[in-house]
Formats: sequence, structure tokens, C-alpha cells
Amino acid sequence: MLQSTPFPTDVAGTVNSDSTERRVALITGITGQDGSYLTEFLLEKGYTVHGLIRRSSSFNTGRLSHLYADPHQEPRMILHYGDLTDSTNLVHLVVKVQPTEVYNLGAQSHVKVSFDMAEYTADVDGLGTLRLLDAIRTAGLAHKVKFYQASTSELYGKVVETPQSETTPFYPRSPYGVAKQYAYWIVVNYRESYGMKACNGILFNHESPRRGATFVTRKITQAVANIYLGKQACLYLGNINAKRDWGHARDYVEGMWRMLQQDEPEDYVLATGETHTVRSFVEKAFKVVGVDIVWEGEHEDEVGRDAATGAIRVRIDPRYYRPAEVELLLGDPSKAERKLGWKRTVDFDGLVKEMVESDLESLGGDLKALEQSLKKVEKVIKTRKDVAG
Ligand code: NDP
Ligand code: GDR
Repeated sequence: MLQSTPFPTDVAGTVNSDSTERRVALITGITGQDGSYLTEFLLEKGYTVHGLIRRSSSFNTGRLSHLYADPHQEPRMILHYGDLTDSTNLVHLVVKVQPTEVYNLGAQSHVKVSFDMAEYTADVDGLGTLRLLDAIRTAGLAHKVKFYQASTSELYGKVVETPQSETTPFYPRSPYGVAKQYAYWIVVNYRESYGMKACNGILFNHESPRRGATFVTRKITQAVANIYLGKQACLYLGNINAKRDWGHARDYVEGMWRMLQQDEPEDYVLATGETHTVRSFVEKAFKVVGVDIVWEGEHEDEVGRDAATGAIRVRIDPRYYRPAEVELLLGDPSKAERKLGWKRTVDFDGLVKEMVESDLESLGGDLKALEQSLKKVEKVIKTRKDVAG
């Protein structure tokens, strides 16, 4: 059952009077990709999870629907209306929930949109972090709460060095990156000024079948599934030469939690240590449905054709270009591996395959039939090779 009362009178997770044993998390951005995986992870660990959700005229809790409690049981996931732009609301919420861990994942998280909504992005992503930290102080919990800030590889922006690590200087290239840089430093400042146990997780891109449909990976995998099923003809993209260090969101939320289990609060990079172009993501995704893409043309006139049929499956649309681009991200996760014992478990190929197959399945595609037809093609290729000697 969806518990959407803004300020419930009885707060689950507060039954145990010994504060050292309480495990109560408060998550902003709980309805997003990471929020949903983190909630699953924390519920599994026995936490009570409180989440901030925004009032919306349409349903925005789809990623959490499988976690709603049986109405006959005490709910362990409780949702509250709120917004990172509303400090009074945040203070009430923190006082009421008395969290032991706070995960600040809420953000206007789309880089391209941040150029259109720069002030709003600064308000939510930058000042929103300050409001939440101050709500914790106002509630008298500055020394009790462990705080996670969703920092980002977008802080590195223009390439200064690679791989990028905790010591690489920042050079953000978007209003989003600049707002997140404010958030990064206010977290460091509150840690140093008030002794707050606050950490920045500098996370490189992480994706999953739950990734928002306007981020490039999910846009590609949905298009591949639609094209395979004959529901779409062509995929339009912007800069396909940009390089990203892509991991799986499920691995990354575990890293967030591990950061908060340390005695000393510090900042950590989570990344795979590999980088790939958007172009190669496209090729891999089409390959999952047995299509080889060949490229021809240049710049805005470049197209990606199905090598077997000649059909144009990818075109460039400059509308998706950004006023300033982050060309190359490649992270060095060695500090997190050494100190947190964290390591990603899903590689690039595994990530692309899972996302394409999930989109195919949700669009009604038959994965078994696909597997069989790919096996047949493999056999034909092998026979041809054998014949050719
Ligand atoms: P999503 O875009 O999927 O989720 C963003 C969440 O923030 C949603 O729950 C959204 O609510 C909420 N939100 C937006 N505006 C507000 C607001 N004004 N007040 C409160 N909540 C708000 O992002 P991800 O899950 O991918 O990312 C989580 C966090 O990690 C973000 O802060 C992002 O910037 C950061 N990050 C993400 C990376 C990635 O690769 N995924 C990498 C590095 C950092 P609603 O559902 O109502 O829109
Ligand atoms: P990013 O992710 O900007 O890295 O931010 P996104 O998937 O939006 O873009 C990745 C790269 O792909 C290029 N690109 C396109 N991007 C989109 N969205 N749509 C297109 O059609 C397209 N064509 C090419 C982009 O130019 C870019 O180079 C994500 C977000 O989750 C942030 O919140 C997070 O902080 C960073 O990752 C790390």
C-alpha cells in the first residue's frame, strides 16, 4: 500500500529506543533509478526506508510499486511528500523521521535540460543539498546522521587528466555540473565545520533497465527493441563520439551504502575503469538483436546502416548536441576498491545485453525466439567459414 501521508504520526523504525541499533534511512530521489535500487538494497539489510516524493499530476512511483508493503504488515518503506526547494518541509521531515542515514539522490539530473533550466537546477541540485544539511543540523542530528551526497563525474567536465580520481581538479561543463560542484563543496565544508559524517560519492555514469528514457543508453536500448519489433524505423542521436565510463546502477548503490559504513567520512569515486563511445554502445546494442551497424558519412550527415539490409537505423540530429560537451570520462575506482572492498560486478557487454533484453521483453518481444534465430545465424557463419577453409 502506498503510504503517501506527508507527515505520518507514527514513524516506523523508531520502535527500538536504543539509537545505536536503529537503522532508518531517508532517501531523497527515491522514485529515480538509483533511489529504487537503493531502497531494495536497504530493505534487504533490514532498514526502514523513508522516501521523499514530489507531488505530481501523474504517477511517479512506478519504479517502487513492487516494494509496496502488504497492507496487513507494518510498512518498512514510507513515502512522504516534499521537495528539495522547500526547507520547512525538509526540517519537519528530518525531525519526524529521525534518520540514522540520509541519502541525497534527489536532483534535476539531466545535463542537457540543465542548460534550459539553469536556475532551477542550481536551486534543486546546489541549494537543495544545503537545505538538507541544514535541516539535519536544525533537527539536532549533525553528529548522529551519516550523509551521502550524489556527486558526479560531471564535476570533471573538461579533460584535465585521465583516469579521473578523487584528486583530479574539477572543471564542470554544464549548469548541472556547476550546481553539483556547489553541493560537493558544501558537503565538504559541513564535514569540516560541524563534524558531520558526510560523504561525496563521485559516481560515473551508471545505467540499468530502470534508467530514465531520455538518457542516451536507455534511449538506444528502447529504440533497438522497437526497431527489432518493427515499431520504429530509425534512432536519432547527438554526439556519438562522446566517451563514458558506464556501470550498472545496482553495483553503485551498494557502493553508496559502503561509504556510510566507514568510521571516517571521506569522498570516493565509483567507476568501472573502462570507457566506451556512444557509437560503440549503439553497435553493441544492435548486435544483441543480431544486427551489424556500419557507419558512413561525416559529422551531421553520418548514418548507421543495417549491414545486412542497408536500412538506415541511426541518424544524427544536432538538436541533441549540448552547448558545451563532456567528451571523455574514465574513472579510477581504486580507492573505493581498496578501502570499501567495492567492485563492480557487471561489465559493459553484460549491461548492454540486460538493458536491450529487458526493453524487448517489456515491449512483448520473444527472447527465446531471438536466441534461436541468433544461434541459426551463428551456425550459418561457421559453416561458411569452414567451407572457405
Ligand atoms: P533520476 O533522474 O532517475 O532521479 C532523480 C530523482 O530526483 C527522482 O526521484 C526525482 O523525482 C527527484 N527529484 C527531482 N527534482 C526534485 C526536487 N526538486 N525535490 C526532490 N526530489 C527531486 O536520477 P538517478 O537515479 O540516475 O541519479 C540519482 C542521483 O545521482 C542524482 O542526484 C544524479 O544527479 C546523481 N548521479 C547520477 C548518475 C547516473 O549515472 N545515474 C551518476 C552520478 C550522479 P521525480 O521522480 O518526481 O522526478
Ligand atoms: P550524461 O548522460 O550527460 O553523461 O549524464 P546522457 O546519457 O544524457 O549523455 C551521455 C552522452 O551521450 C551523448 N548523447 C546523447 N545524450 C542524450 N541524453 N540523448 C541523445 O540523443 C544523445 N546523443 C548523444 C551526450 O551528449 C553525452 O555526451 C548522466 C546523468 O545521469 C547525470 O545525472 C550524471 O551526473 C552523469 O551521467 C554522470
